[in-house]
Amino acid sequence: MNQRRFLITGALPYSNGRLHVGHVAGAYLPADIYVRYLRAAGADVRFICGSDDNGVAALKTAREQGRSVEELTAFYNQSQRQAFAGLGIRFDIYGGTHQSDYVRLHERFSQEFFLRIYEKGLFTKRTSRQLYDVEAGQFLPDRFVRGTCPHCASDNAYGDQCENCGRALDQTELIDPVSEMTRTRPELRETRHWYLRLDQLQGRLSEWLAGKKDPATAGAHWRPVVINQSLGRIEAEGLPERAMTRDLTWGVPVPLDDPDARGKSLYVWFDAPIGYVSFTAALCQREGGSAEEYAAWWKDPDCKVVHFIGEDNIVFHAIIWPAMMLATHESGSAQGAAGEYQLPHNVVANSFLNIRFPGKDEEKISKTRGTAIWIEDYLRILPPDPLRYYLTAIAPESQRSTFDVDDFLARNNGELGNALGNFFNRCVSFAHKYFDGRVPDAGRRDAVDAEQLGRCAAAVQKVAAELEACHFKAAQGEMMALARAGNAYFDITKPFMSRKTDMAACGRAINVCLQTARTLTTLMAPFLPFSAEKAAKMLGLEGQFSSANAATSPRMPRPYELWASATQELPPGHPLGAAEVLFPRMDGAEVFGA
Ligand code: B3M
Ligand code: ZN
Repeated sequence: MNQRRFLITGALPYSNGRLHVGHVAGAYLPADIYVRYLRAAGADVRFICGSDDNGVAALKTAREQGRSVEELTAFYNQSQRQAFAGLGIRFDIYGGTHQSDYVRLHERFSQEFFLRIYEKGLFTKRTSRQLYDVEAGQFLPDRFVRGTCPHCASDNAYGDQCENCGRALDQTELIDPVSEMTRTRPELRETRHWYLRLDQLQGRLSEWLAGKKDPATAGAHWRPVVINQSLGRIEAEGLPERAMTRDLTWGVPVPLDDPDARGKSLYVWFDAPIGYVSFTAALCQREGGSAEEYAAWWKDPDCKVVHFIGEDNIVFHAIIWPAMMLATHESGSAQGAAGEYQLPHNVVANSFLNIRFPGKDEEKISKTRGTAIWIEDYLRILPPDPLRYYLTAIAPESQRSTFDVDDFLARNNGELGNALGNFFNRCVSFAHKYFDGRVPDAGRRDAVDAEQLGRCAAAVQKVAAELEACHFKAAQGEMMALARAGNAYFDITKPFMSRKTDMAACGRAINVCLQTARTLTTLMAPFLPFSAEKAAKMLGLEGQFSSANAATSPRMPRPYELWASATQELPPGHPLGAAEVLFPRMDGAEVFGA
């Protein structure tokens, strides 16, 4: 069989702030688990991310903080890069749409993309009226105007949305608009922009999306929320043309020789997804090839592109971005013919996290109210795996869920410590004490032993099936079920008793326990990579796991197929490493001042 190939992306974080647990649970952790699993299962994978530097978000924060936007985005690009690395979220490349190492390639790809659509006649130039700040001498981006909401009369509405009633707005609808830049009243002026003719693409888009409803025909498990939100949107309001340029100088310049293009940039949601492509090209260069090799990942029907995002990005990834790609196609193929941009194989979206601190009520994560757990802060005091575990255990895969600090501590101490960690510890310690630190003889296995080994094999299948379907929470649950089954087997076979009366029976039980631990080590690897490496060391397998954990490169030999060896038995006499505590207890008082 040909090696499977995947290009996995994580939504590009805006480089105007730090990352908190909600970001990680939403997109990056599930993506990393998926990537680690696919690699362990022998696939050739590239994992792409980087910062979304363009657009108004960064500009606004830079203004508020009195820094240059270049300096601000470089700072947060670095901070995010470190937070991800600390959690073991290991991208093959972490670019940035306006970072010095990437901006040239990114502009080139974005402009070429725009021109291609332009040449295909899928933009219309339209005149619209927009708020203009006379004192600042510029048109105002939506987020730079505030005024009174025409729906609920709150005076806290922005040009694109009312914070009070949540309605989407057009900036010209605001009553008594005030410029956030100069506090003056802006006036309406005419401007011209290029609108993507989504109406022309609507039919093909709906058809393509409708084809994703059934996993059997789609070849992937699309989450209902992704299909419902995007198809629902198309059915409810159709797809009106949408402006893909802005009156803004921070961004990718509009590549047209037209006086109306002056002082304008591509809309940030136009260039941001192209960042996935331009960073792939940068990665190809870095791996020693040429930027043009990006096509092997993006324009080859054999390579599957999967986007991991938060729920608020669904429309952009399941409608606008596919529409942009379709707009570049020559063929009428739904997916893209060979040599054309391939529409995503899957778009995996999670909902958001609420948070609950001890003794307090549950609330939404909010930067301004200080109700967030920042990754940087977390990593200063605690190891990454317990957070990875918890965020997967409560993953908001179908609805909002809550990060409850008490629950986090309880699950670390109970599920990770008492169930998973303790299983390794008790088996390996036992082998050191009574079997000279080696795997004892398997002896003549009976039904109970065979049943336990059967559970191991079944768990490998179940975890793989759940991961293939992007059911990360369920997959981790299956891994934990095997840990509990391991403990139950230990308790039933009672090696601590038989060691006094029947050493052969005792050895047989410990042998099966260690085989279970071996399987668990593989199953843990996508979820708990740091602990899996420690566990492998305890089992005397560290060589195999560290190579599987190392970043891959096409110039390297095909990665060791970790998954296929999950049930390969440790031979009798195999030397074990020292017993360790995989998940030390956490004390509430030390953590988050709980
Ligand atoms: N920068 C993230 C967000 O909306 C946005 C994602 C872009 S992915 C191409 O929070
Ligand atoms: Zn309102």
